[in-house]
Amino acid sequence: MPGSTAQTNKFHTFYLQQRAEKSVTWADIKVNHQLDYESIKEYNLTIRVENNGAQQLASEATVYIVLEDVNDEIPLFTEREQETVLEGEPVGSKVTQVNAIDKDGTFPNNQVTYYVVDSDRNEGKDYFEINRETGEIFTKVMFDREKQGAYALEVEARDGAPSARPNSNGQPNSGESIIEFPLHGNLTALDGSR
Ligand SMILES: [Ca+2]
Ligand SMILES: [Ca+2]
Ligand SMILES: [Ca+2]
Repeated sequence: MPGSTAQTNKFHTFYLQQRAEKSVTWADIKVNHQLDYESIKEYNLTIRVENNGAQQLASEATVYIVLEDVNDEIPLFTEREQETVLEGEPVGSKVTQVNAIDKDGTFPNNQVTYYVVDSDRNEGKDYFEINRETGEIFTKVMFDREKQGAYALEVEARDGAPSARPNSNGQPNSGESIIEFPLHGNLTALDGSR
């Protein structure tokens, strides 16, 4: 019997399928569409049974259905302000902090770890490093604006469990982002040259 809310089957998320086995009639509870832990974590269904006899008899039971979270959400980077790096700053200076949000409902499905993408096309990988837990990004070199005016850094956020998404081959989910770092002249250096 559908209720008045999604949790009580208003949208016919669940349906009953009757199955006769010898002299017993079973009712299997089946799903009409995919369930999403991040939308609804539990349902309670009212099941009603009636007979077909001359004397109408009926009874009801409530079935609680509790979902288990699977790792189906990908960590997504939040938007950042424009970043700038000052030339001449010492190695190890913090330049920014990235943040990715994984909407999964439970740990470690929503645990996020940060990486600098280790590929040849990631031009910033030799110039910046990232704190895997906090997403803070630090310089690995002292920059000189006369050499190169800007750097692009590709970073990755990975979650903490094998993915439940199709074709994931047991790997965690991951999202990527490219951060542009234009180099700015150091103001104190400019003052000194006046
Ligand atoms: Ca989900
Ligand atoms: Ca996840
Ligand atoms: Ca999930």
